[in-house]
Amino acid sequence: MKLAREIAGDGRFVRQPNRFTDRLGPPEPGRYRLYASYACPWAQRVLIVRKLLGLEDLLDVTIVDPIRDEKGWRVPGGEYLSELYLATDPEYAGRYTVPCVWDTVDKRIVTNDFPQITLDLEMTWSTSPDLYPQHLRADIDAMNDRLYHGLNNAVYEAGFARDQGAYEEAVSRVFATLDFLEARLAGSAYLFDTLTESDVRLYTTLARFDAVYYGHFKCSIRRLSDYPALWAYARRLYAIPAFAETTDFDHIKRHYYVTQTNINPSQIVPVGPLLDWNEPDLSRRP
Ligand SMILES: N[C@@H](CCC(=O)N[C@@H](CS)C(=O)NCC(=O)O)C(=O)O
Repeated sequence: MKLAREIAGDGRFVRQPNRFTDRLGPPEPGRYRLYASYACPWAQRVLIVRKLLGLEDLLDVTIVDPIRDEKGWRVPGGEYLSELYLATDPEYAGRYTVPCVWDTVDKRIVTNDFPQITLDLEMTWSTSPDLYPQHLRADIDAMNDRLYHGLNNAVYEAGFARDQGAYEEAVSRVFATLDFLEARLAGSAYLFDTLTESDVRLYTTLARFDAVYYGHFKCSIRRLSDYPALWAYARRLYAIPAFAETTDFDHIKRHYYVTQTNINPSQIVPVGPLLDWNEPDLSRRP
């Protein structure tokens, strides 16, 4: 299994580097196609930003099948994502990951560099609403870094750890970060004064937390729904169509529990949790 290459000698999960890192040039209708999965937090970021920025007509999308088999992600029509990776680089030996952007003119993957894709859309494709405002960029970058190491990737480090100490270290980072975020969001609607890229990055992990990371990845000290401010914040974002319309709990649960047989060999998908994402947010009455 390719993931095994990303387990370090001491049992830690160390994510592979992103192989295709060209930057997205200016938009050209019909030229670029995003391959994404509703299950994947890194891909959902791009789906959210595409909708928030109104780029649906400029960036086509293919949603892959949520269940990945031994050949990787399958595209409707029977094609596999691997074909695009190998057409771009026949020597490519890593995992075939979403999100990635395919150039239909040059017939190559331009980028699978997920943290840069949304930033390129925000800086080059559309700046309204401005999810990456110039005066906040240094603070957003620092927040994004904290989110990635403390939460977005830390849940994977907990879930994929092959060593008790490595798991415990990752879990304590996850909950220290959630505690920090709970305090920060107790007094504000978003991470900064306005909705930004950082909120998108935080949301996609929160949306998966109770349904998958709590049980499947053993991040079970507390649930998202045990954090009043964070849970209200997550529902506040879910009330925005770009967030709700790209959140598919069925794809999310089936993907993780059925595909990651190293963690869940029975492939049983849990029935719960019962969570009402539409529960009104009464914490910030005008
Ligand atoms: N590009 C990054 C992050 C993107 C990523 O991990 N995507 C997952 C889905 S959440 C994926 O496509 N995995 C394919 C696989 O493991 O074969 C990576 O290489 O780790």
